[in-house]
Formats: sequence, structure tokens, C-alpha cells
Amino acid sequence: MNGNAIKGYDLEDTIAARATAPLPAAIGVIRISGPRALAVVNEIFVPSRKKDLTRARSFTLHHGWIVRDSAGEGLPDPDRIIDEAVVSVMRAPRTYTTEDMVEISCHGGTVVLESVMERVCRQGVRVARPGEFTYRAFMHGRLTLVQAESVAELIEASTEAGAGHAVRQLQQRHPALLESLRAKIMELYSATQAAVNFPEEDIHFSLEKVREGIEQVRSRIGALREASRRARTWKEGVYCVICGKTNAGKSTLFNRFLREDRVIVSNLPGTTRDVIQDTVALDGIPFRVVDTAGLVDRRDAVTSAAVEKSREAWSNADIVLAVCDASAALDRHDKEILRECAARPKAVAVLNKCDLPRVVSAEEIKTIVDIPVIELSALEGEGMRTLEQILIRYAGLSPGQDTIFLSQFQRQVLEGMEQKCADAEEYLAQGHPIDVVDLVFRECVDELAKLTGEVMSEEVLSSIFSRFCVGK
Ligand SMILES: Nc1nc2c(ncn2[C@@H]2O[C@H](COP(=O)(O)OP(=O)(O)OP(=O)(O)O)[C@@H](O)[C@H]2O)c(=O)[nH]1
Ligand SMILES: [Mg+2]
Repeated sequence: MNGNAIKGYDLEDTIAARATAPLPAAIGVIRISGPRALAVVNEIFVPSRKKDLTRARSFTLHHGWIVRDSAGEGLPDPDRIIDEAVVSVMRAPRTYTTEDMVEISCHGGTVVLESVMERVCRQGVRVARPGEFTYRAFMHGRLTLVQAESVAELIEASTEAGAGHAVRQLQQRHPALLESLRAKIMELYSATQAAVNFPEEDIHFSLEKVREGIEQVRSRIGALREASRRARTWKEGVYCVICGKTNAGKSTLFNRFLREDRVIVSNLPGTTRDVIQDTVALDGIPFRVVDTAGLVDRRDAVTSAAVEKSREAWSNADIVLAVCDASAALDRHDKEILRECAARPKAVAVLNKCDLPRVVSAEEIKTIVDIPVIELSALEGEGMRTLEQILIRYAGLSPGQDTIFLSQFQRQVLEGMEQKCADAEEYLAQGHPIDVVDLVFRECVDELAKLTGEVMSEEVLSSIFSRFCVGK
């Protein structure tokens, strides 16, 4: 069994939850898991064919009725019926939780589902807590922590690419990236252990090898962190913020990205008074594009609030687009915005309105900031493809790359391990005895167990599974 149990998530209980959304729908599903799952449903379900559910074979479907009082045989009196249903029987251990499970598929009305849930719970079944089914799958070793994480990501995915990466992760019990890190750490640890425990024996041990090993561990940690960053970007989209002075054409550019008239465009400065975002896929890569309010001198309360929000969006951006109007001379606001944007890791200057007589050239912008300049007309669409290509390049994503969804906890563990490696390198450089380095590796081995979910505190488990919805 994996980890320490979470309080309130007792594994002995039989649990039930609505697995479908609480909305009127064609079908609603209630799932039940635990030792009494079959017996409980047997009590409240009248099968249309004479049959004892507790003896039903695994992976069989049974038609019948959920009834208000204890079940009998044959077509029940209509007054007794809560709903007509199909019941699926899945027997341990080949189920999602590895326990006996039953799913009741009835009509998707909210009242119907509540009545069925109430009926189930009256048989001594506990309402499942968030993520409790997946938690059981994890505790019983059917899913690893990394797989459990991918389940949450799959459910939350809002893009096809994000879902694709999550489902791929779900298929791997031990992702190669994690395994290669584990192998390297174990190799290093056993080398230092041997040196510590059998110092007098002639063991081939070289400090140079240890140094190399640490370097390899660091690069594998780096690869994991990169893969995790990519997974999040596939899921959430590249955060791309459009900024610039009022009337520069930010909203026109935003609409152009989305290929629709999503926001209001006008020749009055200060049209956009809020931060507006939408997602668009460019060559299959999701971008969260953000339109912001233009920077202005005027300082009424609403404008100030809008400018504040715009600035906040900029500061979180993966990529910023500084939009300038090519048909009007650059003023101090333009220059200020250009400089601020150029200070960000990934910025592009967009010289807009190039369909009008030109006042500003790309060269002029280049004298102010050293970032790529794209000349375009958001109004007519000229130059958009060049801009999009730069964004795609900046996103740094391509479909074949490794990805891995890690929880915030796992990401912190990785950071901690990276620090430990740096410490070990430092100790070696300072000529400390190998025992000291060995201790650091011992800690790395412990951290590894946290990363893979072999050793988990209740607090961490709870933070991971409480993120799930009830019924998953
Ligand atoms: N000729 C031409 N006009 C443009 C272009 N892009 C935008 N405009 C015009 O410029 C004016 C301002 O455009 P918006 O997109 O509203 O500008 P904005 O930067 O969002 O302005 P605020 O929201 O007020 O900060 C509108 O009249 C647009 O039609 C362009 O490429 N060429
Ligand atoms: Mg606007």
C-alpha cells in the first residue's frame, strides 16, 4: 500500500458519489466502491431478470429499477420506483479502485440522482470525498502518483493537446524521465555507500566519477523540470500579452489573432478598459492571448484601475507584444512601453498600421530596443503570419517533446534535489570527506521517494487528492 492514509478517507468504508455533473442530462451515473458495493445495490435494485446481483459476474450490465423500499422480484409497483436504471458490476481487483465497484446509470435529472444517492447512503454507505476513488486506486497501488496527477490534468484539460499529454502520462506507470533520474541517483548513492562502508577495500572509486555523476543528476532534474514546464504550457497555453499606447491597434490585433470580432475596436483612445483574454491555437499550440487597456496620461479611477490590471498581466506574461502605431511619431509613452517590454525575456515589437503612410520605421525602433520588430497591419492582416511564426518559435513547444505533469509539491521536491546536488558539488570542491557527500545522496534518495509517491505525508496526499472533483 502507498503512503499514509488521509484522515476521513477510510479505506474500509464503502463509498458512493455522483460521477456526472449536477445538471439535467441524458444520463447520470452514481459510482459505488468498497466491500459492500454489490450487497448495497442488491438491496435497492430490482432487476428485470430474476437475478442476484451479489452473484453477478464481473463486467456485466443489468437492467432494472431503483426502488424506494427494499428490493423484491419482478416489475415493482410504479409508486415504489425512483428510476429505471442500468447497473454495471465490476469486481475486485480489476476495477478503477481495485475494489468491488458498481455504477448505476440512471436518468440524468438532479432530483433523480439525489434520490438514488440518498437511497444508497441509507444502506450505510459514505459519500465519497474529493478524489477518493483515485486516492484508493493510488493507495492500492493501481496508479502511481504520476498517473494520479495525470488523471486530474486530463479532467481539467481545456485543450486537445493538454488532454493528449495527460492521457499519454496515464499510460506510463514509471515515466522514463523519472526512471533515468532514479537510476542515476541510486548509482551514485551505491558508489558513495561502498566507499564509506568499505574504505579499506580496493574499490574503484574516483571523485571525478562522482562529480560527473552529480552533473548528470542535475541535467536529468533539469530535463524533468523542462518537461513539466512544457506540460503546463500545453495545458494552460502560452501567456501572450498585447500592450501598447491607446489607439495603437491592440484590440484590432487581438481580434485578428482570434479570427473574430471579439472585442470593441474604435478610434477613440481608451476603448479597452479591462484585461480580456481568449485562447487560440497556432499550429496546434495553445496561446492565451490577452488584450489590455492602453497606457495613457489621463488618470480617472477606471483608467487607473485598467492600467494597473494591464501591468499585472504584463508581469506574468510568457511573451509580450509591444504595439506601436507606425503612422504617428513615437512619443515617450511608446518608448517607455518598448523599454519595459524589452526587459522581459521574450518580447516582440509590433509596428502596426503599416498600411498607412509611414512615420516610424523598424530601424527607429531598433535604436531604442534590441528585440524583433514585426511590421504589420492588424486591420488588413498583412504581416500576421510572420508574427505568429515568431510566437510559435518563442513558445518552444513541439509535439514530439517529453512532457510530464507534476504537482506543485513534486516541483518543489525537484528544486530541493537540485539544491542538494549543488551542495554536494560544493562539498567535493572544498575537499570534504566522501561521508559528507554520501549523506547528501542519502537525502536525495529520500526525496526521490517523495517524488515518485513511495513515501508521502498525509498533508501532501491530501493536497493532491482534494484538488479532484467528488466522484473521481
Ligand atoms: N489603418 C489602420 N488602422 C488600424 C489598424 N489597427 C487598428 N486600426 C485602427 O486604429 C483605431 C484603434 O484601434 P484599437 O484596436 O481599438 O486600438 P487599441 O490599441 O485597442 O486602443 P485602446 O483600447 O483605446 O487602447 C481603430 O480605429 C482601428 O480601426 C491598422 O493596422 N491599420
Ligand atoms: Mg483596445
